[in-house]
Amino acid sequence: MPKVHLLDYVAGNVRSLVNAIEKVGYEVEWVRTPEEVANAEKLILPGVGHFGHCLSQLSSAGYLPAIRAHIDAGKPFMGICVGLQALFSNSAEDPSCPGLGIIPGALNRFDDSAKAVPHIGWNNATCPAKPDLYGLRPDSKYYYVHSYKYPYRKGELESLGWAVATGTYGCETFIGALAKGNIFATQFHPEKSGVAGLRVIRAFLDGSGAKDLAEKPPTNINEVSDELISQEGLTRRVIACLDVRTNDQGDLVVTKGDQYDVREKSADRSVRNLGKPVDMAKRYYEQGADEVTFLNITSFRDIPVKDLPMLEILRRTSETVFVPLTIGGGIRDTVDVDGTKVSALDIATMYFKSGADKVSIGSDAVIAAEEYYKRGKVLDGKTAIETISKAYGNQAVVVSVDPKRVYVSSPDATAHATIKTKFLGPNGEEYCWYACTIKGGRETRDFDVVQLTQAVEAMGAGEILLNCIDKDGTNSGFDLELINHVKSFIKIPVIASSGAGNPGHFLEVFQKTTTDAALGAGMFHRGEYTVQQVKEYLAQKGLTVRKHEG
Ligand code: 1PR
Repeated sequence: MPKVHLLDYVAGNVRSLVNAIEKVGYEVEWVRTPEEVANAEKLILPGVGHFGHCLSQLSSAGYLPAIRAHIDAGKPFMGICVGLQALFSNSAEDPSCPGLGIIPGALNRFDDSAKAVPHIGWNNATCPAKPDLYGLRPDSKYYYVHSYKYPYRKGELESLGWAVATGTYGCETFIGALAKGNIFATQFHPEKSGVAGLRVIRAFLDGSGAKDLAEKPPTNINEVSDELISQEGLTRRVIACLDVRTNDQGDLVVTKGDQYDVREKSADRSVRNLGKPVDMAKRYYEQGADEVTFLNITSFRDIPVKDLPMLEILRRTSETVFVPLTIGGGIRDTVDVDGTKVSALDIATMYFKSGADKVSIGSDAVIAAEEYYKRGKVLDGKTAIETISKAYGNQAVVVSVDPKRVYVSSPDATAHATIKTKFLGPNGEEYCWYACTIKGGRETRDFDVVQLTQAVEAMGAGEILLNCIDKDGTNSGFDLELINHVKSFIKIPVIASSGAGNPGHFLEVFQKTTTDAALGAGMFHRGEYTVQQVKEYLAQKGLTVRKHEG
């Protein structure tokens, strides 16, 4: 197999990239010292997380001169995500830390006044000037996850000889990919962008992207209309969620509860078994799921350090599923069976190394958020959320919330943030608040969803997975009131979850709330609808969705 060298300098999910490279027929050789860069013919610089963190690691390990020398020698170079950002002079994310400076200019943050930041999801990488770069297609979508970007200013980079592709989020158009000579870089993650992304990786590795660019330079950018460039490209994200646990025979199965009760109603009360996790994840990927989430729902009992089956599930899934994978359950500081202390960060690292892109934290986030208020809203720097987001970036940390409605007669009856609800309580109450629970809904806290989500946003969580115990497994639609309530208090993206029973519920949640994504479980597992049917329905109704490319 032909080889490509991958720079191993920074934490993150590089397993998916390795899998994607192998999938297109190449073998990875790791570069672990700056001296080894000289052995590389084709070099890939992956990057996730914080610009300053990545660049200072590269710099202190002595990689920057070696990368420059590789590029100056005219050898093929590809940067991914922060690997693209590193080509610029600097970034507002860490102004004290210089980039490679190959392209003059500074990255800035997305404006969050009217949209969620980070920008997470599937967006365009459209080449305004033709032909298309490196296998990119105008009708394909690519997976982005970032808060900082290089703004696109028509003609600016083109005048320096760069060919570009852009995405537009809200009213901000940014650089999605760029190329010049032997350099190619993407802000999106091609290894997480399904077949469309594999095509881009192949075009870099087989040299066809650079060859085409040399033979057919881009047309004049000034002939392209501004409207065409600034078309919003972000799609509605549809996520499939697999609750995984050991059944009474000891096998790991996908299960699904009704309001979190996963046992059959029959006399034997066995754990509902809906299939095998790896097979089902692959099926949903092939149906066009934009992400797949695994929740280890008995994590409060198990010690994840020895929970090898979940790691194995991720490893096997990431070999065939090239969209983002989230793993939740048991991400917290713990003590292993032999008495060794294992931090939440260590556990998250094991999951990232096995193919996860994000970890989802449930119970531990509630406890940490309660402590945050007890300290007078002071961060302590040691929580799972803070340590993991510092090492891997905010986008890698999801907080999974398991709230329950608590009805009250009036807002004055509680200190918690209430809403006026259309769905009255058992005694005709018109108001309710949402109480956080831990341990899979087994314990309810005197702590509300607004307190929780605001605290975890301050700690560095990048996204909220907003379940709802009252709605879970009911097939009656999402709790729209809950979603709008939470969305009005935070800036980070929210994934609506619990209650989806048909494609119309997905349409409803996207039309009646400002949710950033929607998740379904039971309706997919029971085979009532496929992910593809949901997306086709949304598309028929005029919503932008990513079409799965087979
Ligand atoms: O507390 O960090 O160890 O994480 C445990 C994780 O496991 C949490 O994310 C928690 O939500 C989840 N969990 C725990 N117990 C259950 C259970 O069902 N008994 N499942 C559970 C949560 C909820 C959703 C579900 C949607 C959509 N599952 O993820 O998939 O409600 O379902 P639907 O579309 O069929 O209505 P920690």
